[in-house]
Amino acid sequence: AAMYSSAAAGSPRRDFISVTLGSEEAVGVGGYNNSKAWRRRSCWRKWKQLSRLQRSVILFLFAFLAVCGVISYTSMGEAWKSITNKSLDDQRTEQAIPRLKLANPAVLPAPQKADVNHGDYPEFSLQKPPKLPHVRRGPSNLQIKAPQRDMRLKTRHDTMRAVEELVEVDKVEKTEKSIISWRGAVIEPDQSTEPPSNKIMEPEKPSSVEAEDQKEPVPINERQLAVIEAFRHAWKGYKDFAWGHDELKPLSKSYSEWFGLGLTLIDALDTMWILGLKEEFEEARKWVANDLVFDKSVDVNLFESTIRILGGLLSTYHLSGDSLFLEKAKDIGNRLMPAFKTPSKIPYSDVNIGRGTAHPPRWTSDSTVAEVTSIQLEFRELSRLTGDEKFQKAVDEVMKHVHTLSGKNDGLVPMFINTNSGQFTHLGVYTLGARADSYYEYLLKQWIQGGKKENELLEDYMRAIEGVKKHLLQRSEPKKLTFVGELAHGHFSAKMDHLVCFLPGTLALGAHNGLAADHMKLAETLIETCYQMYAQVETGLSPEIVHFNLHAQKGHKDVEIKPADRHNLLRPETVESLFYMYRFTGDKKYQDWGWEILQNFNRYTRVPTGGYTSINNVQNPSNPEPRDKMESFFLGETLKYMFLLFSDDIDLINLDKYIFNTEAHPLPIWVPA
Ligand code: DMJ
Repeated sequence: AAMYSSAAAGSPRRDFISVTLGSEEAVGVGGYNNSKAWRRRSCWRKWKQLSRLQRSVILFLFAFLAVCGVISYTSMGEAWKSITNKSLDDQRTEQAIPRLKLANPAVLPAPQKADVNHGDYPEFSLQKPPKLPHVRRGPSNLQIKAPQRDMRLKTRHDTMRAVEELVEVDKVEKTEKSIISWRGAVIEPDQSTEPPSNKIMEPEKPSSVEAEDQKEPVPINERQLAVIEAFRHAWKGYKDFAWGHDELKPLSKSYSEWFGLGLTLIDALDTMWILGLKEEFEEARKWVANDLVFDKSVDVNLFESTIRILGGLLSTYHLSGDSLFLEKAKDIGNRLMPAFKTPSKIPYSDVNIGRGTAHPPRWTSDSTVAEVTSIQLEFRELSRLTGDEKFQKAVDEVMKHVHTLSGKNDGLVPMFINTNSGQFTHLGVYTLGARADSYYEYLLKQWIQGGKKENELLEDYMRAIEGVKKHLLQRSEPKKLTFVGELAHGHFSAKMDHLVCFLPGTLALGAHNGLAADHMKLAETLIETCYQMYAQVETGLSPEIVHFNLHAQKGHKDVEIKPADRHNLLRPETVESLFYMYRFTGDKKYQDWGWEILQNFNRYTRVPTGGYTSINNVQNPSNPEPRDKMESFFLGETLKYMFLLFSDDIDLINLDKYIFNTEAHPLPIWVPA
């Protein structure tokens, strides 16, 4: 509606004004003239024609409308604010109660979103990452840490600022296309990180990621909560008595050092992220930022520091998007490289990371086969992230060399390899347990990591599984459990390390990736055996090594335990395989078995003042003889696999997108399915 004194325009009567709602009147006599100057002049004239009373009434009306406008604007603002605050408060409460809904977003957010605390502000986290057709993942330089933001959201002021920052960042995301993200990995389209020997392609199907983003988060269940509780209890012990040291000694309330590099803390970083323990994660991150120093003269084992430290840092980098972890990974990766300076290029077992020197153990010039062939996932990923080919070249050469070696038995490898000659030593002994185990695991996993193109790896893996079937499988009595024994100079031994229980999970992973269906059948029978290694024992916990009965004897179970083998180190392998089996079959019995194991860990290995301990005697429930040590893999692997086993969310570390290293640190598959 427009208010014009149209009649007055041509009227001699100054006291009269008409208010009309049309435009025709405004056109006036003499045709349409809508120039600005004309309108201004005529308005002013009309205004002057009004009586003082009329002007006062109009002015009063204007003033009244203005006041109403201001009042209604303020009250709407208040209402809006209170809605916003309420939803923020709700989210804070949600965070304060159990961290039920945070775990899933914790794994999945893209870095920029994680950076701005999307776990707390789901409405922002639902935004899709921008799509770029050909992008490469690369080191990050624009990352802020999601968990840090959490800590800052203590006051309303901070909260509101964070929201503003969210909006800002969102804007930046929309305008600056230079950085995008994919499930925790930062992608810089302009930066090539392709290692020369292996064309690394970025995932071509971001649509699957988008679909995931739109899914409802799967709430955490009771069993997962029990894992979180167990982790917190273990962490409390570590924090109170061993902070920054390698391992907790929960009974003596002290610690032990192996490398002096905060092993437990680093091994546990990605577990905290996956469990949604943001405060704990943030505290640990600070330690990594301020106190983790690799520049010191200390001998470390190449394999152990690769799988636990390098692997842990790389996976934490991928999950959190925090470049601190990549920097640290580069640092330790470079410091481990002297190990490869050997006549054969088969690496030495030990490296002094401060001095840059490496050497074999004092008593031999041999290295362990599993050790030199289970560092590849990590070094290859480091090359891909840094663009520096040297890491990948060094470890690929080891694999190529081992591929050509004689001394295998239908794909089964001996346990030792000489760093001078490059040949296998101690020929004739074959096991899937200690010193050979993860050779087999990494054949398959490297093949998957690299996009299923490296045929030699697959050949070696398939041949080895045939070798297992031919030489190492037997059935026990009375339950006829299929188990994997050992072969020593043609003699079969019915001995099986708990370590071998990684195998059902690996077989299942292979079958899931298109390998022979009978691998899955074998996985199903072997995981049953591994479960029986727990179930047939008095504490319900497996010993380190079992011997299976090949002949039925009255009163004897399948599983026999020698006094020297009856310890339990809180190892993960069975739980790890249960996790794979549940993911691929959906059979709840695997969850139930894992649940039993967790309860038995709680019954026999939990130390009331904090932490869990390995035990010396799984056969004595009244005195399992605590050994006073919590291995770092209990937090790095065992509890992580428990948590994942109990989850019904297949996107909580999706196995088509991530490959776990042998210390349970997930690394991205370069060309995901
Ligand atoms: C871990 O360090 C790794 O899983 C390794 O492959 C075998 N040993 C321990 C866990 O048992």
